[in-house]
Amino acid sequence: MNLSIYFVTPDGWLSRRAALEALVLAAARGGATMVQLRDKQASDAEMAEAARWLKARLAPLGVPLIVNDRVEVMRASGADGVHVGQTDAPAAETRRRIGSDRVLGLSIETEAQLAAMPAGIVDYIGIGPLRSTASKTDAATPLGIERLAGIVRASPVPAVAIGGVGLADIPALKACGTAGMAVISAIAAAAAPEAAARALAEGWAAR
Ligand code: TZP
Ligand code: MG
Repeated sequence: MNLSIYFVTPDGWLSRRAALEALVLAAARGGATMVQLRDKQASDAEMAEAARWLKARLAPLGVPLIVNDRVEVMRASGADGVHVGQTDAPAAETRRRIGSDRVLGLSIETEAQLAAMPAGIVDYIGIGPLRSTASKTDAATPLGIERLAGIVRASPVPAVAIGGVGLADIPALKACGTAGMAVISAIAAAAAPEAAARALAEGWAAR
């Protein structure tokens, strides 16, 4: 599992399916190594339909598709895994529901949440937000790079950083052993998303 350039789709874009699909394909062509379909407003049926379409197109590129929150959507679409947060069902329960062969990601916002994480359940964690971000309205208090680095070092599983992460963060993230950067706006808000993804992928590979 290559977590280095982990593209998370912007909230609310499922109402614009064609634009969302073009954006995800641009990210993957540019070098995104993982994609998470995330939309808090969409229905399960809308999510599943988009996830099926994306899964079919990402699989040939070798890019796994992860579904945010919704185990049923993951199942219905054949997606590779699910990513849950601290207010979703407990990770161990989600693991039981998805089986051992799917990927399970968990959001971690504090040192205490990492300490409370059950062993041997989760495949990777997303730590954040690194800094404040307009992309998630209910994001926790920003960690800053020092705290985030401490959580990365303490984690028994690979970690990606999320929340206002961009090209300039690559040296610091790599220095503390982060497995990758999870981004929405660094790709989705760029004038040229494919080029933005490529710049991140090249930046990650170069340092
Ligand atoms: N979880 C914590 S911050 C965040 C999520 C989904 C949003 C990240 O978006 P951006 O635009 O990369 O800051
Ligand atoms: Mg969630």
